[in-house]
Amino acid sequence: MTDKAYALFEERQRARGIDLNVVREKLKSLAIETPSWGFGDSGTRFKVFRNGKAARTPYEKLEDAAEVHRLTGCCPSVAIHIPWDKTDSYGKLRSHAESLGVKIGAVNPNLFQEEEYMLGSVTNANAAIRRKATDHLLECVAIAKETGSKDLSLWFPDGTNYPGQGDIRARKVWMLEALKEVYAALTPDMRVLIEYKFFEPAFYHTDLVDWGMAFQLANKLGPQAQVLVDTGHHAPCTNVEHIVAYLLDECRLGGFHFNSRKYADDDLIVGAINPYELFLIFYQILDASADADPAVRGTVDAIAYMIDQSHNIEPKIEAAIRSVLNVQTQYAKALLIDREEVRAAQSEQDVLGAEDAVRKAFEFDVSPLLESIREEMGLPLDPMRAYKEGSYAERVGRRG
Ligand code: LRH
Ligand code: MN
Ligand code: MN
Repeated sequence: MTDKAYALFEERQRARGIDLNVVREKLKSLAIETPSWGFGDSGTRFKVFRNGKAARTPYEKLEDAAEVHRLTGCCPSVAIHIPWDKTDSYGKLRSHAESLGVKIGAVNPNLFQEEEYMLGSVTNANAAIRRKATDHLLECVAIAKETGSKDLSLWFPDGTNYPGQGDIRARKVWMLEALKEVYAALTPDMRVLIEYKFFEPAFYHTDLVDWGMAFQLANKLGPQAQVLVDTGHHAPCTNVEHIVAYLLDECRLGGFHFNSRKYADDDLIVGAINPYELFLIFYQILDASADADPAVRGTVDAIAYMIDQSHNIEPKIEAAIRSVLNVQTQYAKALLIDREEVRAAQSEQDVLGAEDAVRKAFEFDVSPLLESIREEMGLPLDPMRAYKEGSYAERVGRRG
């Protein structure tokens, strides 16, 4: 049944001139990082629902993430959040991850939970609080060195709620000061990925409100600083793929926090609301992967694809699997875009021809392709079903 479906798929793509060997190799090497915090209980500011089944310790979170990797074959690393994942030995945490067949990925400092950060962390008007916040960032660099992580993901909750509340220019200077210290502590193979967000928790002004400010900061810091695009951190109607293309061309796109947004920073399952946006993001990335400039191609190769979702009502592991499969699906579809066809239409200024060349790839059913690859990799053809029927789900069911 699968063979027949794949044979038909193959025939069709071959007729379009798509090299399925390239497509298959690219799909097999796609790596998506899951977030430790996506496996623990989380919620909104209204309520954290506890179903008693979510991972309770950083160690259990790694175990759940490893199960997602075992079933999907494409989640070899797990991002951690400090102090949510604070432990007495990061070396032990690293060994635990490695014994499960995964690695610790990006280290995310947390500057939003201490009382003192109410009026800002690295941009607080109080120098002692700025010092504490910067020290936490430096602590995270040290943790990254211990866990073998190469990326520090930086998101700042800093901002103000009312006009006049803060000195916006002074805060801009303080932010740069703190980040310069962090940058100086990196080893040459490490990066800082700077995340922006258009509002929340601050509602009047946010110190790093958009990609332009994150980009400018990265430029000031140096080549090991890049921008992190969290898909949920944009105003409705923002053309996220345009931002992606721009940052790629500037060699400043470091990675993603994938999630879905309907209204603001909803942190829903990836691809649940607007899968076409995800597809178009991958289209820009794949287009840049064929750029004449090797620096742009190198930037594409180093993109960290990370998920940042915190499920409120969904079972955690299934939700992570769903997100991973959705990313894989949209990536597979984008790989079917005939970029030569797009180029030809562009050079003829054929607006609808170009749009058609992109959109039609989105309309293919890629499940025979994904199943065939899973088969080749010795993975379950339907990872979600395999999870539900497997013994790990039973084990999780006994938690609590
Ligand atoms: C902020 C954010 C950031 C945090 C995560 C928990 O909204 O996207 O990446 O680290 O949520
Ligand atoms: Mn994020
Ligand atoms: Mn967010």
